[in-house]
Amino acid sequence: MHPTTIKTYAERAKLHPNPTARRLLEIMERKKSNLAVSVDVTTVKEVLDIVRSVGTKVCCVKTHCDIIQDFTLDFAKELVRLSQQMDFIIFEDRKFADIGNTVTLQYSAGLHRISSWADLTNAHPLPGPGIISGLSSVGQPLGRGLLLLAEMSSKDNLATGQYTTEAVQMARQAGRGFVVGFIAMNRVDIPSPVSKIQKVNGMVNGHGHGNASVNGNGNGYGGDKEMEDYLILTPGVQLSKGGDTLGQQYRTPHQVIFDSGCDVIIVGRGIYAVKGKEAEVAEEYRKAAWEAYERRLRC
Ligand code: 5BU
Repeated sequence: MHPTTIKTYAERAKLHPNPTARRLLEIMERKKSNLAVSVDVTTVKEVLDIVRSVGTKVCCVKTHCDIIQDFTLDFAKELVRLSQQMDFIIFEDRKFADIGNTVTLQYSAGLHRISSWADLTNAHPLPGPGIISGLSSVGQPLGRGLLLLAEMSSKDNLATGQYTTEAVQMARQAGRGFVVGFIAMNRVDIPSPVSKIQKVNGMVNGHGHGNASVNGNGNGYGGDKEMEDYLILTPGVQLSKGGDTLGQQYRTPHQVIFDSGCDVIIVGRGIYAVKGKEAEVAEEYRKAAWEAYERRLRC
């Protein structure tokens, strides 16, 4: 059993150093929801209609702001207002993938000014740690959070094996202030052998300091308070297994939360494509994912 999966979301919220991760975990507990809705529609009206109908069921609303044809910062302001009123966080699924200097600008400037309204965003680790440094220079002072794409849900994607392992290492090297977790299909943050040794002996590298850092920056495991805690958000979820015609692969809420130990399911078409019944269907997903979490805790 992974050490993180036996704790409640509330327990994890208390210890988390990042304000966005803390708020997300608190919302999850308060609303009994580990469901994120992905609102992949192309007008402001459609996005807001869906958010208004399912906002009370979800802990997180995920956007793709570059597909919204009439995007304005007023729309973003309204989304932020709804996030406060209906109690969810906003996750812009931007998947940054460039050098540090460019992503800094893509995150803070342009038409979308993502950092001004999105609590959470994500990035490919592909360009190396500079992408985290660039994004954190903008996001960390604002209390934002970043997820690294350690795995993907699409068929035959290249984010596997060593790439996934190195994504997790990159997050650990970056420290705990800004990188709050991963987009992944599994609990990819398996404790490293060094961390296990440290937990048993209370020392690293033979120096005998109980709270010493694994990576030299004070961000390794060092006693329970210092225990790392990554959020795993997982797309590719529907109520039954399957896929679409373009390589998307679906698993069920139970498979994702119970079998794989992930934290949050991300559901797009499973909710917003069921026109007129979005709230009812969202409730089904919320219930299924929450029951899977409660069962996992009882194991
Ligand atoms: P769907 O309609 O539930 O298939 O939408 C899934 C959403 O999650 C969609 O916005 C994708 O861009 C997003 N996604 C994904 O499906 N798979 C991934 O690996 C990543 C993001 Br990363």
